[in-house]
Amino acid sequence: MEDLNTTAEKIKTMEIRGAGRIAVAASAALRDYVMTLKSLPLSEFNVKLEEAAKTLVDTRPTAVSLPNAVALTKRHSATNVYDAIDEIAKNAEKFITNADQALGKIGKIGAERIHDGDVIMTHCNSHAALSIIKTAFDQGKDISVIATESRPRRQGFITIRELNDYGIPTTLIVDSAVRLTMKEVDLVVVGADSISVNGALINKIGTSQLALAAQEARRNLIVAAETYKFSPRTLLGEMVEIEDRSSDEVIDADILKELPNVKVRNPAFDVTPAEYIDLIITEVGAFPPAMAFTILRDYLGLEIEV
Ligand code: RUB
Repeated sequence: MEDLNTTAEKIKTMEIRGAGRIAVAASAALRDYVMTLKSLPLSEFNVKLEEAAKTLVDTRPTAVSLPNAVALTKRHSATNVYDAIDEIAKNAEKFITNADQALGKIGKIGAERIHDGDVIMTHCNSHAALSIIKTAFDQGKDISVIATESRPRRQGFITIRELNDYGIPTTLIVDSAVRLTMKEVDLVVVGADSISVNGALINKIGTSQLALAAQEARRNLIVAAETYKFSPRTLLGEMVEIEDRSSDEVIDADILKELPNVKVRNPAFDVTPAEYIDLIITEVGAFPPAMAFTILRDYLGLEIEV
């Protein structure tokens, strides 16, 4: 399980990050791991498979892409280990190919919402959101981007580098400049870690502030999300868990030690209610958030046990 543990560690420490990348890495890690279990009897194989699935799923709690990718990859109906490995390898292949193609389709569908001259605000670093922005740019639209820093991990720096290298004019702002800057913005485009059955978006902390400011300024907010970012367990009434990360990401541990009356909270994600979202752009089309249930039922491809 060495390689699988390495992938799990990279997800935990955010060397691999972003809901889509996490999902693809987990699917590939599970595929590679089961290849090493050829000599086991099926019952033992299945136990090891479940253990490995749990190791991956336990790394980060919020992005539902992770348990969805693991569930779609690990399922098999084989009666011997060779067939099980074969099925799992095919599942992984399908998941990884679909995930890759989904980004292209989301880019194409979402770019329809971007017009020549638009200023787009984005938050954190989302491959799906950037796919929309880059596709619009590739179509020759004269666009520019306002990218938030996204404290505390500053994923905005990844975004501005990527946009810079693509040749897209970009302005970096600190997170607290979102409301002031919103009047210059035509459209907000963000990614998703999870979307719940009521159409609420769970994404990088601060996303809901962009949504509030966008609504106040009467600007639309669109979400770029592959269908595997929809959370089946919210159908069972479960809430999406918001990851709390270390205070070290926010303040130096030595400084904090000198402040016995101070504690630090570092939630990594927040919830944007459906009424702040204009459209969710998936690889199977653009939907209003109220249609989240339909996407879970018709497109995700996971059976939900009540
Ligand atoms: C990343 C983040 C991204 C979503 C979507 O958070 O909130 O907006 O994961 O990204 P973190 P993508 O950096 O904590 O993983 O579109 O790439 O899946």
